[in-house]
Amino acid sequence: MRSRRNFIKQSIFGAAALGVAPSLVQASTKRVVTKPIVISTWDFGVAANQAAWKVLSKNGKAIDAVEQGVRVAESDLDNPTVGKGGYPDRDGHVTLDACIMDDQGNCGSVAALEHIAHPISVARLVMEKTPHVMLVGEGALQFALEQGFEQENLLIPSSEKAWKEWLKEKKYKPIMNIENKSFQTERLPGNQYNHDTIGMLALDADGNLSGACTTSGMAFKMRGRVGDSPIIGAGLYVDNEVGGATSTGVGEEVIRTVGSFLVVELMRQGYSPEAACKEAVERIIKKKPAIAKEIQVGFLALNKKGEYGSYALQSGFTYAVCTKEKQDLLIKGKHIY
Ligand code: SD4
Repeated sequence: MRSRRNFIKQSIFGAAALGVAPSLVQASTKRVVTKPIVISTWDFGVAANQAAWKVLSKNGKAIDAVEQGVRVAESDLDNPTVGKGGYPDRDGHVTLDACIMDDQGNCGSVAALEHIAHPISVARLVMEKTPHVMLVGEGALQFALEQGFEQENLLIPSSEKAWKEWLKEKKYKPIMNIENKSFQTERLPGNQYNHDTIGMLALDADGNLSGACTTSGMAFKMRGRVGDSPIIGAGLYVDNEVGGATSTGVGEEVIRTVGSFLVVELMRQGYSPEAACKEAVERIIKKKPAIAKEIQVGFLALNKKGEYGSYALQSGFTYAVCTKEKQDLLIKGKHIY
């Protein structure tokens, strides 16, 4: 339940944005809620949102929408950063991370999962069929196989080729800012991107929120490295009273700031989704100013009213929005540098 203090704070924030006295806003603002709505990170979010929309437009649940939505990115073999076809770790193993969270505060997660093309669906079953939140590595694979998932080779020829190119120099310097033009000299062989997670947030027709996040993580990472994406509170967080948030970019910095939880808590205090994302990005800069200039981190948030926003460290971050009015909106995220 929202406290009176928070209600006043939210009204003041809204009033400031509109440039009118808070009391006037309180008296006259209509509570318009945009729903259903689904938003997700990066250009590939457009296609993923459309799959989620198929569920939402039939009055389906947000949790089903986000699972179906991100599965599209997981299946896309042209996407070297999510699911099958994702770049491997530096030893040649494709290891996937994913998590999901529903409107009841239930959540499930898998990390360093190999040989399974849809880690998000395994994460959902961890949530629904086990008393746990997170399964990793061998145990996660064992669980997936017990649940009937097919074991397959996730290293496709194009990703194997990119890895072999990388092996020639084996520079272990994770770069995660290559969508930014000034860093293009650091592009990987074949001009491929070395990161981009899909994080998705949905508000369904009943006004309930859910989120999902899935990735192959940092390309050519150390064996065993896990980023923010499968960590509840870091790569994803949903509170059905307030809103949800997800992140993309260098997971280590997101974990250090418990980024998505921070964004949701800021929204609880009355911040708009965009202002909350900006504050979380600024927290990263405050903690590690030198590192922050060199890397990419982006946050994306959706609140209970269907308002959304994002903020990133660097230019180049995009996100996709899908509502009844507009099915394939792609928005350039605001950024600090
Ligand atoms: C990670 N956050 O493993 C992920 C990677 C990513 O955009 O988002 N890339 O750190």
